[in-house]
Amino acid sequence: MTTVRAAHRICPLCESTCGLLVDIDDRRISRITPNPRDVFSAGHSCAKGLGLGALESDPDRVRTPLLRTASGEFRTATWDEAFAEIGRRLPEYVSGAPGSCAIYHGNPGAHHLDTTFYLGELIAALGTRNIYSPASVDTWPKNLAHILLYGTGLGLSLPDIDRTDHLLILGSNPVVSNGSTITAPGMAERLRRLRARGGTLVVVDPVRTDTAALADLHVPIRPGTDALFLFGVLSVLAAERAVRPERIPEQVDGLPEVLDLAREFSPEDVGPACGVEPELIRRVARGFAAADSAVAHSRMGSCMQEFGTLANWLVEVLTIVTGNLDRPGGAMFALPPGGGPNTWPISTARPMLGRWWSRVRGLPEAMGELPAVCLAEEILTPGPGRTRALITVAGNPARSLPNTAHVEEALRALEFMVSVDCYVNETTRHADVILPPPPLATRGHHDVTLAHFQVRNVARYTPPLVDLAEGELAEWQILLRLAALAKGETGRTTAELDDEVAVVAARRAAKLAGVAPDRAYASTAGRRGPQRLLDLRLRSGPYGDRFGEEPGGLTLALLEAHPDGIDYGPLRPRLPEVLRTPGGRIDLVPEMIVADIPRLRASLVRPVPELLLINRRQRRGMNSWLHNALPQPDDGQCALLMNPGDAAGHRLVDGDRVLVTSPVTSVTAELRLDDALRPGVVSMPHGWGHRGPGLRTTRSAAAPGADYNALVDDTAALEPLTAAPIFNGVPVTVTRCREEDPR
Ligand SMILES: Nc1nc2c(c(=O)[nH]1)N[C@H]1C(S)=C(S)[C@@H](COP(=O)(O)OP(=O)(O)OC[C@H]3O[C@@H](n4cnc5c(=O)[nH]c(N)nc54)[C@H](O)[C@@H]3O)O[C@H]1N2
Ligand SMILES: Nc1nc2c(c(=O)[nH]1)N[C@H]1C(S)=C(S)[C@@H](COP(=O)(O)OP(=O)(O)OC[C@H]3O[C@@H](n4cnc5c(=O)[nH]c(N)nc54)[C@H](O)[C@@H]3O)O[C@H]1N2
Ligand code: SF4
Ligand SMILES: [Mo]
Repeated sequence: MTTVRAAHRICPLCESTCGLLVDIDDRRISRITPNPRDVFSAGHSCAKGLGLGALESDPDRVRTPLLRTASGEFRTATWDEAFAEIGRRLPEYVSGAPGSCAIYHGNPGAHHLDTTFYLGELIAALGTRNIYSPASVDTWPKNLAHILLYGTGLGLSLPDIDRTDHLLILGSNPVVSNGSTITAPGMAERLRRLRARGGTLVVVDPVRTDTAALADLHVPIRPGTDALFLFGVLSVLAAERAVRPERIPEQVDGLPEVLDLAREFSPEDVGPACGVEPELIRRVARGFAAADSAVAHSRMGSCMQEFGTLANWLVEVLTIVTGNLDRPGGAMFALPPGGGPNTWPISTARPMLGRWWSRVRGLPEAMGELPAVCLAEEILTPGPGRTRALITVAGNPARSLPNTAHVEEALRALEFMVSVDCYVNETTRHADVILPPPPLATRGHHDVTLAHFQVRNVARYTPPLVDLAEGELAEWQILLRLAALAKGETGRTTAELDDEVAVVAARRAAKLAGVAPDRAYASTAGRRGPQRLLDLRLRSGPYGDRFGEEPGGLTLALLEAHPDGIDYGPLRPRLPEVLRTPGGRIDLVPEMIVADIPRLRASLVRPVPELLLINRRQRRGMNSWLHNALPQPDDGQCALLMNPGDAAGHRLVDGDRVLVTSPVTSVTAELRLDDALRPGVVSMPHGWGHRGPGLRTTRSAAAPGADYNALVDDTAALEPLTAAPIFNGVPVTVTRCREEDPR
């Protein structure tokens, strides 16, 4: 029996990265409490983090490899059997026409060290450009705006939430989601503190959310109109000469041009389309401009909508022209301990955009991936280069991508599919082989990627709490084995493969640190797997010891000696070195963006659909995958929410079973009335719809909920610059169900 008491563990579920203290009895998590001494989260946590034990001990979790048999059922298999099957079938697709084998890697992968460091090995071994992830249905409009303005899509600008005098949030509900592209444990508390110190919080959201309830001002905007609204705000700043050129960094070009663009979007011009009174737009503009420091922050609601890139560009423009870029209390850039695109001297010659194109629709690559809306058609459309095999790692595209019926039709049409995943869910039920990751307690943790979003420069690491048990493989070992099998290599051990990865990583780290590669490699010789790669990154990162050149600098050993983390202080100004644009300038009016403005202008004068569907997140949810393990409070939580006035107009009452119909299909849901929604807007959560044969998620299949993404279009209605689906602002009709409608 393994007993562990109050061991440190960073929660891997959401972007808040809370520090937890964990007890383990007989390898099972028996108790979790928040860590009050964590340098960043200081005692914050939520029901999900405290429920990690339930998540780990879920009886439905996959714990051994599963192989599909001739009769179509899964049977448990040994790792050797599972890898033998993959070795026999996968190489054909890897060596076939490019694109024959695709990969989809999902959200949890961004939170784990194993995937952060070893997924790239698998992708390289597959030699495919058909790489998909939820990034293209999540952040791309924001990434694109950042690529065009600052030169990197990952080193995003952050609201300096702990010091700002004025925060404008658009399309995010951090009190429930705990924040996104902002890593700030305890968002609700930070927002309360902002107000307590005399600051102002403004929330732009069609719904009076729990976040809006904390605000000084809530602007109940019509979905999809954030770009118009922000242009309206900018036009007020232009008209009232409220921009502050003296505070704008000298690298910024295009101030007069961007203000000129705004002039044709006065509050009177845009107000009716936004459903916002012109005076309210003026009030938002004046409040923002008058604050000593101010910053705007946007997320899902203003990304996954019709004008997502324009809206996210304008968020940055607003912060820049009011003189709030790269200043305390404004928009700043983190300095991630493990380094990354905004610390490395990367080439700026060619933006990571449109370097290749999808076969069927010709949609452009961005940041090394194709838009995920291409996945289904690349499988279903005949012709050379058709995708015939797929690997999924920590993803549930069958519920997370738009047009889920299309996605599942495609998964059924695959010749071979491997899933690295811990559930048999809507996606993995189509796999031929499922390979399960081991329990959380066997993994070390440091957030390499999310450190780019940290609102304070901190470094933390929590080590594995127990060793792998008999029959468990670390996820990085699984990924390395898959990579070797893809290349048809069977001879070498995982340890040998790992050494090869480390040699390359050491070379890169040595170059960054200005030391000899042998020295970097030798300095980390005592470690293996992700710990070794992390040590290389930390030591060659911005606080690193440069392999001994800077005694006292950051190393993994130093973090092990500081289990509550090390605080490197508040965000620091980083211009101009943070810029990765050609010439190191910030062009406020990128051509690609300006070219999209006529489309925005045209939207001013078109009829508004009667009802627009938007998404809402739920406190205990994490996209599609916690519903089985974590008790959900009540069965109405999947309900369609509607404003009582709209319900009366449609002769609907609370508790009705309704049919929600979009241009794609219909789903049924229970109706709940809620005056927090603005009229003309209805909402549902995504990730539900746990239906159909073959699921091994007993609890969620018993309360399946409505499948939001069945309703969302994956072809015609896309944001044109990023091919992002329009999750928010789906035109729908809502009618009472008849007896014959499916349940
Ligand atoms: N509890 C929970 N937490 C999560 C997740 C989860 O599923 N559940 N998922 C995690 C993930 S992967 C992510 S990316 C983050 C996302 O984190 P957030 O970006 O905070 O996402 P949401 O909570 O969906 O908030 C989006 C808000 O946008 C509003 N909205 C909808 N349409 C529009 C519009 O057109 N304009 C404006 N201005 N607002 C609009 C919605 O009403 C909603 O309040 O959350 C993470 N955290
Ligand atoms: N309508 C609508 N759709 C949306 C969104 C929305 O707001 N509205 N949000 C979008 C966003 S922001 C996101 S990020 C995507 C999420 O899209 P996905 O990442 O595709 O979906 P998840 O539901 O996060 O699925 C995670 C999968 O990882 C598995 N898993 C969990 N932990 C591990 C692990 O440690 N290792 C491995 N190998 N597997 C693991 C789970 O069992 C599950 O199958 O959904 C998107 N879809
Ligand atoms: S807020 Fe996020 S990181 Fe913190 S405990 Fe909850 S799920 Fe985990
Ligand atoms: Mo996400």
